[in-house]
Amino acid sequence: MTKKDDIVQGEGTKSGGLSRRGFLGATALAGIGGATGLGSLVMTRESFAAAAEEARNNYVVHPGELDEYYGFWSGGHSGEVRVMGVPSMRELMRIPVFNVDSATGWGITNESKDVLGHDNTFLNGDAHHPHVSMTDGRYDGKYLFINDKANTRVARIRLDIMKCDKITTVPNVQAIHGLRLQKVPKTNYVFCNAEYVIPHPNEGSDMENMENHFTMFNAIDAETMEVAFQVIVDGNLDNTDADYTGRYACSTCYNSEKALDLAGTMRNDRDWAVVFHIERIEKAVKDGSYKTIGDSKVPVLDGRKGSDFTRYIPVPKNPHGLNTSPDGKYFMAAGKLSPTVTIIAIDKLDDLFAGNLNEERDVVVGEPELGLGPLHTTFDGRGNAYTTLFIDSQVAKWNIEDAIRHYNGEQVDYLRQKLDVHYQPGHNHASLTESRDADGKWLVVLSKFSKDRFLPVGPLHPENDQLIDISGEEMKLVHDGPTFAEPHDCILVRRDQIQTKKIYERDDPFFASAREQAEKDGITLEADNKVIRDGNKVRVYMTSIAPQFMLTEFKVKQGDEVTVYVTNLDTIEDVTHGFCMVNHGVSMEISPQQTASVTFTADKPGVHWYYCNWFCHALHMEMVGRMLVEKA
Ligand code: CUK
Ligand code: CUA
Ligand code: CA
Repeated sequence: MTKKDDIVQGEGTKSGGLSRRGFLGATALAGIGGATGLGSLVMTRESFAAAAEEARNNYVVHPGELDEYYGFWSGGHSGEVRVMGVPSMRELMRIPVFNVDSATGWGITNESKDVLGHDNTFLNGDAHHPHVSMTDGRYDGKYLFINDKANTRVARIRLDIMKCDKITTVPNVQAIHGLRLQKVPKTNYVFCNAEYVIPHPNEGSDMENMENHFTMFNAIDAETMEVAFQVIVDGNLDNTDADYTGRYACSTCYNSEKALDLAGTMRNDRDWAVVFHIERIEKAVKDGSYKTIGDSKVPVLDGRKGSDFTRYIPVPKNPHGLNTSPDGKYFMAAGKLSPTVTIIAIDKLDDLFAGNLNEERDVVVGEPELGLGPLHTTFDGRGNAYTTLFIDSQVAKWNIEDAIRHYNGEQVDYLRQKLDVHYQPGHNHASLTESRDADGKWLVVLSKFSKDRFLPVGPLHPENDQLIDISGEEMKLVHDGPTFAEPHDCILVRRDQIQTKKIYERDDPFFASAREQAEKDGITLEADNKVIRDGNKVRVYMTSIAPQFMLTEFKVKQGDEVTVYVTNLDTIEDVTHGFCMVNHGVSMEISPQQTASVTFTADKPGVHWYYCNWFCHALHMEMVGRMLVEKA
């Protein structure tokens, strides 16, 4: 598959010289697309049944039993987040975020528009990187953050109710991709990379001059969700992660060439990982030594080469994943077009920034060769790393300290096992791996292609999320899980680290705007069933108790802008009602003790039924009412 001509000499060891396979060039990549590598180093090839039998972790979760882990999956370009149970791989819930959802009314209700924006500009999103907030390097279960590459946004999900409560559009940049959280002392910042270079100002006057093109590394305040600062970089930005001291974050760049075409992005044998000195950046922001761009008030710092805020560490070639080891010692940059993962020692970064090293590469302490197309690395907390090999369709398990010894010239084999996955894996993620608590039990591998693994469903195939038992010496594949468009990444959190509410509290900020409006109208949401007219605006307040809307009829005039507020007075867990106005594009969820509201125009005279669309009671079908619209 790889022609000899396409192999370029790489690093592999400190002294250079690549022993197995070298860099990939453009011609080698052509034709690789959907191929599955056989790999020369496959150590384990048990059948599914045998692997399952020998699995050390019991992955069968019997009916009525609960999973040990919450998994939060990005829904990719479906724009949503999915909540999974692991190890059963059962889908527990979907959380609409950057999409529109007919079941819950996300994108339809006023409460969701308070988050999404009432102009409802975008109906799409592209979610990649879900991450759970941390305190002192441990998941604290408060929030989950996720990027939207499609529309340059970052969303926050409250994990107590599993609803999105904030969305921020990052100004001055395009395509937020890599996203990770500050781990220590706690998640004060959401770090996120804008992927593409754009001209500044981007107003159509000078689009050819590459000198004025750049992109930025961004930090969002996790509580206010306002952008705290932006840092201009050389090249572009891909993935990112933060360290366990709170001082550094590191991002990969695959387009150091600032190329505008494919061949151009592969010109350099090395791009880089750029390290950000968070303390210095914070100080500059505090001192007011920054500029702003356009109308935005966000502090912008120049972190291009030569700046005090950054260091650029050369890394082969078009690197992609950037992962911090859970012992806090290393940043790992996956080589993508190089068979290597570059190990950066975090404890050498103080010296690097102080100017005590001869060159940037002195912070590199290992560069193991793992196979073709390394994309992302995850960890078991026992000193091993697991790297996905996109082109080889494998996961490589390797020992970090042995890889470092090998780099220093010792004859040790750092590779522990290669396991075939099906097929073309992107991210992989081990349980609790982004925290100090990495427990090395489960590994999820998010494969981009599923081909022959499932019953065929037409030309569009599902992805395949594979569950692998990593609790023992050998990785064991135990489950195939089809998923839809397209989990790039997931995170596994111990179930005791997440505390959810069973019913809403009446003062929940999620429906604060409804309560404010009710107060202005002299309405008690929990008691009143009333229609308030305000010019051509009509506000209909009603309560519901299974199986009844307490208002079964209301009258409006043709052309009125109608807002219906439903407050679910049921206090019994799981008794969710819905409100659907027939022929008006209106439907929404109202969970116990929740208030939800929706606004629409009553443009059709006559009788229009509304009904409860969440099955709530034996008489659920009878839970209905009518809107009478008088002809104008
Ligand atoms: S990225 Cu998709 S496989 Cu958006 Cu983290 Cu690597
Ligand atoms: Cu209320 Cu169905
Ligand atoms: Ca490049």
